[in-house]
Amino acid sequence: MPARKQSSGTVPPGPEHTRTGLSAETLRQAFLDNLFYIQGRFPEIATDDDRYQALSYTVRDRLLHRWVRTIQAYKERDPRTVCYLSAEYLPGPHLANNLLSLGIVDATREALRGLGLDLDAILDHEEEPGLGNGGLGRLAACFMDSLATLEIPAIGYGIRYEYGIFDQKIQDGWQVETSDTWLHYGNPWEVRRPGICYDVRIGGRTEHVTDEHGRLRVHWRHADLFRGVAYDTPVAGYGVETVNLLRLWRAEAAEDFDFTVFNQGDYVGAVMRKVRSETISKVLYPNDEADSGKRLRLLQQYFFVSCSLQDMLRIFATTGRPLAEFHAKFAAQLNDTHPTIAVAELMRLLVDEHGLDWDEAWQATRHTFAYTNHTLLPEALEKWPLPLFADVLPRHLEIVYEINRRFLDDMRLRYPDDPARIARLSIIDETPPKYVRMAHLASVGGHAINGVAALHTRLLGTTVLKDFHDIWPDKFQNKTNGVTPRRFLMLANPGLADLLTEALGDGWTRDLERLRGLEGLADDPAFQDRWRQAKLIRKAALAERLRAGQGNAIDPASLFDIQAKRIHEYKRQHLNLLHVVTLYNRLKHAPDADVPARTVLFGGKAAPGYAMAKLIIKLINAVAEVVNRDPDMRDRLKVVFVPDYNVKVAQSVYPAADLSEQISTAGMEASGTGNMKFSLNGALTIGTLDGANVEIREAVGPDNFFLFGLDADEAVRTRAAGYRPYALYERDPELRAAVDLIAGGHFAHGDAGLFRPLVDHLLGRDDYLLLADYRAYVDCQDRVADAWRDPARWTRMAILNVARMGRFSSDRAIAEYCRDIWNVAPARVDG
Ligand code: T68
Repeated sequence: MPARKQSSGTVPPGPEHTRTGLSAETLRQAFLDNLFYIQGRFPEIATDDDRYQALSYTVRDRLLHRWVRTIQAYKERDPRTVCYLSAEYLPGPHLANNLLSLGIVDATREALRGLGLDLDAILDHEEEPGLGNGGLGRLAACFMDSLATLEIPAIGYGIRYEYGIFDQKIQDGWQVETSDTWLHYGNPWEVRRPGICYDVRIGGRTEHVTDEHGRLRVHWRHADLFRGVAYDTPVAGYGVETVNLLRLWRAEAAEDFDFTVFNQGDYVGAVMRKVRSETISKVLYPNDEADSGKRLRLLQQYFFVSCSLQDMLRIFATTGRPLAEFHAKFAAQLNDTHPTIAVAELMRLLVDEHGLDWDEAWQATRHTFAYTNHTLLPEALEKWPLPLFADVLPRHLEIVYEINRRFLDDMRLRYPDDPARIARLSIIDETPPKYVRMAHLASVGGHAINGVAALHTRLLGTTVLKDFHDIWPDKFQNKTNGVTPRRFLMLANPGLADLLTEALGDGWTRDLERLRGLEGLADDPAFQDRWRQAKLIRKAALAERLRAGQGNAIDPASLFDIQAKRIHEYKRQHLNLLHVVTLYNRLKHAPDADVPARTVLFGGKAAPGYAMAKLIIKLINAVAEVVNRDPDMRDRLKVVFVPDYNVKVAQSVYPAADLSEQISTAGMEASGTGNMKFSLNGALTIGTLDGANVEIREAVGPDNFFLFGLDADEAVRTRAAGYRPYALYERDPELRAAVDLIAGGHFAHGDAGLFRPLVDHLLGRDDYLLLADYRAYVDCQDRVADAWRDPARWTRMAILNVARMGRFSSDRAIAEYCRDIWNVAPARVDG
């Protein structure tokens, strides 16, 4: 091994010398040491958790070297740094990923084998941090992985929720939520930094005074004070030395404030206040609920943004540069509108606390921020009722008014005779009780606005943000989402990954476009055989998991048809069910029909307050109950609900899929990223022209994608033309039979009332156009079955899908953000 170059004498020696070496023997010794000195156990009396903790600390120790070197390199070189501001992160289990990044999976396996232990059993023990709801939080985690792997200086800022997304249990077919306990056994991956903490004030009132130099000053006489403490988690790049930082804030009581209460003799009151302070980072809000009006949610957003910006200012101060150059040091990305209060908070910090004049501060602010939109759904566009906003953030409201006044003055010059447009553009929605529109604040307060797939970006500019597109067309950009091939291929599907490496070398792991080399093998019978074997192994593994978990017996040879994502009407899990019921009807009427065996799997959580989504889960389980025990089905149709879908479960689901269901109403799914993960694992997609499906289909070729349904423009026209779902129901006998069976209580032990709300909605309004797309969907599913009957054809299509998915790596997405939005370059960390 070549001698390691060291940039400075303060860095601990390289791993080859020390107790943090990477050989199996050193790993084994370190594991035993940690088991003893951290967990206080001998191997003979260690529990699963002891072993998990000991191994995690062993791995963490090895990351610390790189982490410290990375920080030191950044300090020396002072590069422009990406700050990803996100209220959610869904990183998934850390241990396996870190073993992979460090390149010590095999050595660790060997080290443990020597002790009679199984690495996979230990990995399985990890409780993942569920600090997000779904795609948005997972995207943030993929981006952190790619930033580190591309050696980009970056910090991910967010909230250390004590309770993340709820755990889902299924009882009597219904979703039941239980509280997440990810911190119960402690978290070996985080480092608490009591010294990195900031005060966050809220409430009260402002005073405008003239100081001794005759300058107007604003004092914020706050009513309440909290403190945010940093918890740092290392994010290791794959195959590089870079280890970046995920810095999550935990809310605590500000001690000095408690002290005043304490001195008044109110000890219990002081402790109660401490408890109340901690509620800010106590729990993640589930999405899809009406958040507007939820004071705690606004507090969470402001809390993490204020801590993060104060932290950035502290780091900036160490560079010695003048504050007006803040934006030269940091590129801050607003992951949806949740962190958008940052625009007003940075203005407040620069103007009120650091004495910059408004124009200088505004220049720095606008050049710092950029905004990613993740949804067109009107109900998901955040707006805060003005009275609430004024109560929590009185100073910020003044700042928002000032930003808005200057912005609208400009707009009135531009559109002197168009007051309606001015009202539409305004950051304040004047409809009583009046609202602050966060997407408008983000659009005005940053230098770039991006959607997450080409179609989504186009629709953003022609619908919800059209007025902004009219004034600043150049501010709009598309950045199609991507996913990390490390977690979702190398970790999730080691058999396929090995096959790819054997065929192509290992360059694809960091340059996913190299998968294109597979095209030449798509028709090779021997390669196809090995491909099918690799798939079958993952299907058998999932079948075994489901058997052990819920006693479901499914056949790995059947077509695994999977829809796994949050449950939402626009994602149309119930359209999938209408197809299942149609297949059931067909088999009931012709029990000897020659149809290929299919296992239809669903996974996903419904927001606890979203009754229709919960009813869809109940319907899935109700249909499963009837179908799975009907002898007429003769194992040709099975329906399974996979409970508690999370990143860990997802890693066992994507590789096992033959068919990926991406069937949202066109124009509603911003991008989707599950669509990418399935296809990258060799599943074929049945899908609409929605979100990134459009680009996936272009990339893999229309022959290798099962397309059906209305496109986004047709969906709009269908609704505008007075859509009547009932007429479609009357006209299509198969559709009518499926709906009638559900409505009549066939899946509800005869209770015709249970699914009535769902059926009534479909026949009455059908906002998501299920009935309009039903026939096309069912016919397309018949084409899927035909293709499945021909294994050589199916396998060829699957290979071509994987070969052409290279552009959906999050490495490509991040490289585009770096080039077009952030203007940042890699800063290599030497080993
Ligand atoms: C998803 N959004 C999009 N939101 O639905 C999906 N919302 O199309 C896209 O691929 C993905 O973002 C990444 O761009 C979400 O996941 C949320 O989870 C969410 C959370 C809180 C409030 C609102």
